[in-house]
Amino acid sequence: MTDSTVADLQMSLAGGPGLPQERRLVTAVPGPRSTELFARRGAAVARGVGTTLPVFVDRAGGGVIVDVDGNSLIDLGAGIAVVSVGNAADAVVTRVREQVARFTHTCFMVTPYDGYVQVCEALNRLTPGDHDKRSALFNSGAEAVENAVKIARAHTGRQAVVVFDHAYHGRTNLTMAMTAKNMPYKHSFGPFAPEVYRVPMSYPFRDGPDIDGATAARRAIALIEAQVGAANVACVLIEPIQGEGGFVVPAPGFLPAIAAWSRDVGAVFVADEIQTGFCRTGDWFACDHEGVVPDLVTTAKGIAGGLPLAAVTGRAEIMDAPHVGGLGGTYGGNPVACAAALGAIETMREQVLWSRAREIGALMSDRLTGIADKHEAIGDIRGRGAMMAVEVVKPGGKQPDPVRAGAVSAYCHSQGVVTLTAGTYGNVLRFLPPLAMPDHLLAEAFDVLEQIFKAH
Ligand code: PLZ
Repeated sequence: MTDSTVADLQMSLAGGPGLPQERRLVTAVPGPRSTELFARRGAAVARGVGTTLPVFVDRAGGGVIVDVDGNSLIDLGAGIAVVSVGNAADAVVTRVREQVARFTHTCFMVTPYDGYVQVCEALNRLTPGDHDKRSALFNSGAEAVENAVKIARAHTGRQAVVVFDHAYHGRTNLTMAMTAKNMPYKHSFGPFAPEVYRVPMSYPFRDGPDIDGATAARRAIALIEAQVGAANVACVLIEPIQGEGGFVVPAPGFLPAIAAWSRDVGAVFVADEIQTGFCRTGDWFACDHEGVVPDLVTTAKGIAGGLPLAAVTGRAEIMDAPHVGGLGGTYGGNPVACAAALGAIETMREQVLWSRAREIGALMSDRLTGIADKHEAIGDIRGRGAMMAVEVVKPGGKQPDPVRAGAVSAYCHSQGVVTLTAGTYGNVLRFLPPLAMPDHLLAEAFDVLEQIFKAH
């Protein structure tokens, strides 16, 4: 290939923020090429791996995903809160290209490299609290959660892990045990890991006004004390805003009370910020909102602009409890993923993306309030920053309506808007766009949502 052909190829392949920021439908969604690929997928890929929207991607960037049929869709999912800086963001692409040309892997445990250390330094600086911290890097959110539990157990010499109703922490054996919802995450996959105990979450919409944050915390703590015993608790692990559980925001005061109790009884308080972290909620981390300082924080998703990377960060004395060689993995902190993370963090800082998340949140909650005023099927609007959701219910009550939620989501898909559902009852529509989403596209996406609520 000549130089000019390579340059042409790069131009023609480019996704990223330079893509036209528009919704454009040139075929039905999914179109014929996607449909053909979906048939091939069926013959090659195990059926257990699900699909939200059977559109095959050609490129993506800013607030859009362009499919193989040439449709340009508005992305309100960000690959489940991953591409917060936008797909193929400039600083991510530049640093990944440079790193991949230098070396792709040595294994940090065999011969270390600087990028891993730099990511740990950034995490130690950015996560809540100014105490002495250490970090360790892994590949997926579930792996980070597993390691947080290992570290907490090594530190405390205790075994019990306390989690909450509606929690989601992953699909590995230990994290399946920690995840609340049976279908599709756990069904037929047991037996699950022992010493995992579940207590009630603060869920203002379903708790009602009488159960404020302090009361909900007392309800959870009373159960732990009665059924587990404070002295047995290695860690209390919680999403500060629940993700797959339906963007459940606990009542004010709940998290601080649970964190304080954990500290008092010598249990490690772990915030799972895998979905909420890295500017998503309008702060670097969701715990910042109430000034909660967790002992350990798990991160993944938004950390690396789409490359697989995850971390546990926390108090040096807790993080350093496991023996040398006790933590690790072949790929954990892969150099290309670390380069991507440094690019993503640089982008968040330079573009002040936590503040952009607040703007996006204000726009979304305005539009959702407008729709909810006219449609009784929306029982609750909740979330924070660029992490907003509505709970769809049977009009006049709180009974979940997953069928309507699914129908609304399917209509959005057919109109070129990528939406996700969530929630224990499958009745939550959640909106978590890339923070690179321009206002005009966001407005257009919510116009589509408004139309469907009118029609259904
Ligand atoms: N903790 C809070 O949100 C991942 C799961 C999608 P992994 N959420 C998306 C699916 O259906 O598998 C998640 C999370 C929180 C942990 C995890 C697990 O992260 O990177 O998917 O392992």
